[in-house]
Amino acid sequence: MKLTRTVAETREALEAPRDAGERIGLVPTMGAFHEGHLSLIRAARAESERAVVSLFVNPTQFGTGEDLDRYPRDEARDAAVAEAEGVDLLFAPSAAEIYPPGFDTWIEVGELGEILEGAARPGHFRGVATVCCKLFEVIQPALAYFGRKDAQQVAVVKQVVRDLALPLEIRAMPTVRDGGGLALSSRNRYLSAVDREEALKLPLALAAGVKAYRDGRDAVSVACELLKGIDVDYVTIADLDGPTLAAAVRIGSVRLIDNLRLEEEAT
Ligand code: PAJ
Repeated sequence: MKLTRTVAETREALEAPRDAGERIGLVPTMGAFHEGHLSLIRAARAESERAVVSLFVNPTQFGTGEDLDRYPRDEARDAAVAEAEGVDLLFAPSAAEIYPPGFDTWIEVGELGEILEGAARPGHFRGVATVCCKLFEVIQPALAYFGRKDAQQVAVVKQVVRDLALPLEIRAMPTVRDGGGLALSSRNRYLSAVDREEALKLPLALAAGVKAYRDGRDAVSVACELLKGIDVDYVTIADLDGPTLAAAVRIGSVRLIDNLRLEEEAT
């Protein structure tokens, strides 16, 4: 596996495969790999000739007071995992490489970037959209893989690709969960044993909501009922790349998001 740090090195490393007509599959990440990330990497490996992973804790998508400083970082472990998964190239730039001095060009996402996570985290999707555009431009993938765990992010990225006519396809992959049903997230490590028990109510409430919806009942009120006693940020139905029951809750110091699509089997 090749490890690159700069835009120039990355472009150079990918020139020959691209010229040879190989399709590049990109998995953008912020590291701290878990099985959710690995499912995206495996999909990229299966579908594209070259699997590229980016590892960059993107400062512009964190608000002031959010967890940028304590975001888990372990590049050596992530690089070993990526290599074992057969990743061809890991792009792990510094913040100055992505945002050189004087950087001031932004991708602003409209209404979709302002609701739900965008309302709770102002500027979040501007940061996500900007870094994704830059990664797409540097790596020029034919396919880029995102997790439905972050359903609004998938919808935002698809909107950007559509609006700017970017020449790649976005693949949205199912949410990977642990044995209890909790969606894997690098932030789960901050949950105590007691917090984890509380957190398990989130997937249960969403599953009950989806079932209620399919029985012709109100998904949101059923889910809210099961989340009583928990600090709920939102529970709502939104069009996030398809009708979706989405929720955000706060347990201890951890903010958790999860969602289920209303019109498919629950994943
Ligand atoms: P990160 O949180 O590292 O997630 C990288 C990718 O893994 C995202 O597409 C996310 O949706 C996916 N993912 C996370 N948990 C998952 C799970 N349990 N099942 C399936 N997929 C999962 O999302 C980001 O980084 C950043 O916003 C990024 C897109 C890299 C831009 O900075």
